[in-house]
Amino acid sequence: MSDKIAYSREGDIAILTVRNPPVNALSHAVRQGLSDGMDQAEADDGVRAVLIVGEGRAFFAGADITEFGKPPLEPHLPDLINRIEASPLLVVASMHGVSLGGGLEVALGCHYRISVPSAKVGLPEVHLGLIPGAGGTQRLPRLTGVEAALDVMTTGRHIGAGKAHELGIIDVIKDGDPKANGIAYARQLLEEGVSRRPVSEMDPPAPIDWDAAFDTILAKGRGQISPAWCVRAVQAAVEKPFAEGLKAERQIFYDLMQTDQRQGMIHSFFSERAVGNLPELKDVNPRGIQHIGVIGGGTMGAGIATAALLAGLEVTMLEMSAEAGQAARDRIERNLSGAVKRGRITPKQHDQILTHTLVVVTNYDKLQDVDLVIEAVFEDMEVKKKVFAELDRVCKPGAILASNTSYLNIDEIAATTSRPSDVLGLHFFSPAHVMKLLEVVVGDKTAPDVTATGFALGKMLGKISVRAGVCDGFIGNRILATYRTAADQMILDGASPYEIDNALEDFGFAMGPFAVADLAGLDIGWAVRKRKRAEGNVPKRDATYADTLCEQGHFGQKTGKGYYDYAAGPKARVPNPDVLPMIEADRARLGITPRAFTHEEIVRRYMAAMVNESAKVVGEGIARRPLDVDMTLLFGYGFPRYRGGPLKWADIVGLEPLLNDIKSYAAEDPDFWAPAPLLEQLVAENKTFDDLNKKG
Ligand code: 3H9
Repeated sequence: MSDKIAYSREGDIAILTVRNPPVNALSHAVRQGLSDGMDQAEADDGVRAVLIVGEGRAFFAGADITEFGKPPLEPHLPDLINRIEASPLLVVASMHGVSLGGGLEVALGCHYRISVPSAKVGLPEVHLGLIPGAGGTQRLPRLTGVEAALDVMTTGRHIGAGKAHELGIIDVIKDGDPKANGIAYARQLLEEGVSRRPVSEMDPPAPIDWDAAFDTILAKGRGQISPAWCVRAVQAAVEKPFAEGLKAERQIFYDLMQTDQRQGMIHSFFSERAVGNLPELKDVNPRGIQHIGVIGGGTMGAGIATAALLAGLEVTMLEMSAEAGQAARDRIERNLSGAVKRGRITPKQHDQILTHTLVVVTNYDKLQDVDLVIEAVFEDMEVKKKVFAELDRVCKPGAILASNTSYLNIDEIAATTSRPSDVLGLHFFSPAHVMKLLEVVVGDKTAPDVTATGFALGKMLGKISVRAGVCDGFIGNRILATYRTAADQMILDGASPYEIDNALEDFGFAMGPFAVADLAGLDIGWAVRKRKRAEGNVPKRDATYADTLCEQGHFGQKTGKGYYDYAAGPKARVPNPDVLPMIEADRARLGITPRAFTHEEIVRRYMAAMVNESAKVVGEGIARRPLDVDMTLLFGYGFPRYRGGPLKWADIVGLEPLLNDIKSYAAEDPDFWAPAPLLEQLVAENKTFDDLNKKG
């Protein structure tokens, strides 16, 4: 038998113990071992029941995702589960940790299920672009009814043992050792003389309006298709005999396995985990962090402070006056109240944090004890330099000095201190206590343990941290500036902001670029444009409509108007009727005859600009690997997860046609559309961006 399964006996009970760390994924060896174990138990004299139990962290985390895309090896999971369920012996699952996907499906194939109270179950296949493919869509609704089963499958969320018990998924919850509990439960069942209880033999549940459910779930998925297909599989469970239902599930599972969405989702799954693994930091110990300082209590600073407080860190917030300090405290208080409402902290913890863990000061000298300080003041190099001079004066030796700048040169800031090796960028995204992305910006002189501490802090705060090098805008904002420029050019040439937003929202972005600009505040881009103009950096076709909007006091959602009018609330946007005339005035002034753009052309140009700049960012070493860009866009810029990120998307659509597009656009504007050397090289060598990820 495979060494992944240990076979043992406890009287008339055979025990199959799964040993496949870290999370007992159902790899080929595990499936084979379980199959052999069932054979052995059935052939073993005197055995009347089988217990399946996991060792280590989990019962099973599901099918082995690393095997997807490779030729499947027998025994296939659905057949194995049918084989377990059909056993003449009584089969019991004892669950702990997680039982996810195929893991829960194995449990559903057992005749009885017991778990510890901390266990969690779920069918998260939709997060991989799939549906449950080993009987989950057929067995779960027989236990829970259609509605609950669809909720579990289409959200992919993990449910606690208590809820799973309520839903009829788990029969018994008992604290203690899963193996001992399982043996005791199997013995009790044998003594009670209960019979086998295959879920497949239970009656199917009542039907629902399948088409309506399919349409509603499809609309919610913003282009992602797998959740809606769960509905069709469950429909088969209700309408067809069990074996036919299983076949229908299998077909949908296989069809989804062939999709780009499955590729994108699985790329996202592994990249999310790989992004924080930097070979150069493998043996580097981060510095200890317990107490952080935050300079500036505006939206960003208050968000950073909130994230740190929620992670259990002490925070000293510095503001310039008692009034500004109070306003910062009020912002943090509001953020923390939101965390209470969402059940993240208790009201008692909320009060405790505000009275003991947060200190608001107006004097730099009070920062002498902090382990790390993050500056989140106005985006102006001179202001930042003054702040860093003060920090250099007061902070203890070894304290890390971080800037939350989103554009400015970290090396220049570091050079104004006596300790440039202790300086780095920690670029949070607003609201910082909600957004998952953190760019860890590594300067020329940043010490490795300072970088490692940036990543350690990101982990503490529950962020996805991406290493970025120094350049204007780092990874994310630099790429954003380029695809925004492509969008702005299309506007001058004839597209409207609303056509562009709609096209990109149809592509899967949470929001189009103009809706995003309204949310972030149009004053941010205005300040950047003014800075660039002052540096003599004037675009060839100098549009002014965005500046005109700002001059009239329209900064987007926060002032109620921007590209859209938000009079009916932030979610009920309607185009601001003043915007198109401003754009038309620009076109007239610049002598441009507008032309029509299809949604397809909008997406092609926008994505070509995004991929080209992303390739430059990787080629220049600003991002270490293509996956670092992909995760930046996914977690900071609303890129659809099911497309895997811009460079995974590029691999899927093909690099050569993309390069051809870029070259054809370069005929209009050779500077802006200059092809990235890395993209040209990959096309010439017939390689993909993903090939570069594999190099580590
Ligand atoms: C399925 O079951 C299909 C069936 O319906 C039908 C089949 C026919 N496979 O996340 P972590 C690795 S689809 C392979 O850092 P945590 C992971 O990459 C599957 N590897 O830990 C990482 O490796 P490394 C449905 C897996 O404690 C290491 O384990 N199941 C798998 O934060 C630790 O993971 C899912 O979608 C896997 N299934 O979270 C569950 N799972 O150390 C996906 C994990 O080299 N997994 N690894 O970076 C999870 O949600 C989380 O990993 C889990 C642990 C909650 C289990």
